[in-house]
Amino acid sequence: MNTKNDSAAPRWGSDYLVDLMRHVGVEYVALNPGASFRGLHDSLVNYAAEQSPRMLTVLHEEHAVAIAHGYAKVAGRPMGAILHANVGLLHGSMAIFDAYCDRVPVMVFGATGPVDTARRRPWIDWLHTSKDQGALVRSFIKWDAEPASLEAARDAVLRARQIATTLPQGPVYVCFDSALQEAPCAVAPALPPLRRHEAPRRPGVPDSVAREVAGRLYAARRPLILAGRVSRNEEDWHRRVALAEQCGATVLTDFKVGAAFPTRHPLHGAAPGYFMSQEGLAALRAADVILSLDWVDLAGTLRSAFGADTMPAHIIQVSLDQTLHNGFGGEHQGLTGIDTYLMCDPDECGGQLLDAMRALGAPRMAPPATESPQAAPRDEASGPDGIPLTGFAGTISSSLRQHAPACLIRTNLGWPGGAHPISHPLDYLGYDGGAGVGSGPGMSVGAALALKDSTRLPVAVLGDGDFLMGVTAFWTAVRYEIPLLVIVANNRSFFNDEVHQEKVAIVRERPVENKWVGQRLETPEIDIAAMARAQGAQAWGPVNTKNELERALNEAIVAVRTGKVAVIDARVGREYAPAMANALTRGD
Ligand SMILES: Cc1ncc(C[n+]2csc(CCOP(=O)(O)OP(=O)(O)O)c2C)c(N)n1
Ligand SMILES: [Mg+2]
Repeated sequence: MNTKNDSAAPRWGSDYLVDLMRHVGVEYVALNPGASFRGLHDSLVNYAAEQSPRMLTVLHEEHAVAIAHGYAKVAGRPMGAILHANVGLLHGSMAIFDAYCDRVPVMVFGATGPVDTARRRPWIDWLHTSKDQGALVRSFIKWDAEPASLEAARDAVLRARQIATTLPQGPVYVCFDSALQEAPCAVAPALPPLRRHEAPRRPGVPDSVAREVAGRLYAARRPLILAGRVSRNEEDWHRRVALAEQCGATVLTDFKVGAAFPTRHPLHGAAPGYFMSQEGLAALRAADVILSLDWVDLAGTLRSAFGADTMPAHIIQVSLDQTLHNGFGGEHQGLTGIDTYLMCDPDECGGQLLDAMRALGAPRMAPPATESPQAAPRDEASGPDGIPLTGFAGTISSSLRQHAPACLIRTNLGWPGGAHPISHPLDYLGYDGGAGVGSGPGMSVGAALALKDSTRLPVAVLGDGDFLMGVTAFWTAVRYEIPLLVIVANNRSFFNDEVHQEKVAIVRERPVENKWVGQRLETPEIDIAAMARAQGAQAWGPVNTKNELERALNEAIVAVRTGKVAVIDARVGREYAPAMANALTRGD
């Protein structure tokens, strides 16, 4: 392996781009190779050598972006994904969409060209050069650029990182002309201190506004906090708990986003889900003041609780999200009336509200001496299709508690939201933002990469459909020795859509027993463990009972603790929690 001479100056344009990526703190770049960035690839291998940015080869561009997405969810800072020309960008685009909807920063680097048509090779350079390549993804990124010089590239990358990490965060795209990469670097433009190009401080509210809102919450009879998209920061977490205790607010959390509040705290009102449970809706109806901390789909949640009627509660929305809303997507969700709209960061504002409320008096709820007990999952025997989901989740949860701390990176769609207690911001990372099946494997590898040097056990519970769409992402984890435990909730079906077909059949009075056609993954059965082994992972299963699952978990966790990628194929029942099944098929 060549090693870079530290004093070496960049000789080629792409050497400079490597220096630039390192300068802005890009520790890793995930990529699938392509001639449009062969200059940059050479510089990563022979100029960056063992230094950052370190290269991770992926088997599909969607994984490159998903890995960067999962990484940023844990690390809180962006890594890079390098996508070949227009074709790689198209492959990566679903994962870019997911990161955008999830408000997670990713530095997507691309390539094209040569833009100068006189310099193109026949055929392929013409195919792989698009005018305005960024247009392919511009509807779901925060910013893009195609710089025409190294100086412009420097400014573009500095700006891209600043924009990606400014709240609300999101992906950005910088596309490098292959001619720029391959040209000699005559003069390397100076790299300015990064501290002068950081994202601005997270915005709060004026003190007078904080005092007014704090007064309303403190005086409320039944305040309620919807803890939505918040930070992974431990101090923010403790302040959020103190805020709820100060005003005695019931807190609801959301399974679509990362951990926001301890689920065993007496103020935690209902098990989280992808959709609000009946208990959660009842708590909302009882509230007189509702504080939304950037809750995903405030309108839909309030409508589920109150119908289309006027809401009796005073609604306070704390969110910066409006700055990203455009006409392309609906990730802003529905429109709702807001009584007090605080356009600021929910954690910064939460801290301000806490300080202002502390000046008003003692906490309305004394901090609990002990946590409230978690309802034990029902102990069920194995069902006809496999392990019932409550038993499946309960077995995984007790295993993770024995091997704590763990990070539940994500779960399958049928996972019962209350099955695993959450008590730290990194206990659970949430879903993918855009509900794109196939995102699970890549995002899990990225989260595990960011957890690699920590004591947390990275654990992903994935649907079989999700696993199968992205399985080759696990090769990258094996290749770069990224420990990870994956449990596949294998119901041998794209079951989500069986639920939909059942609904349609009922409405149309057609045979419900046909709902499985075109959804089941059974004839032939897919050997999930063999697919995992083919990526170099260790694999167990299929396991059909809770006892077999427990044994497999014990062995797999030992393997992960010694640096391995472990996959368990667990046969589970075809079922969804009632709140999920009902919400999915609404529309009559
Ligand atoms: C890219 C993409 N394709 C299709 C869908 C539609 N879809 C939503 S959930 C789902 C089934 C996923 O199967 P699996 O991961 O096994 O989960 P299960 O519903 O069986 O628990 C499908 C196909 C989607 N959301 N995204
Ligand atoms: Mg499935």
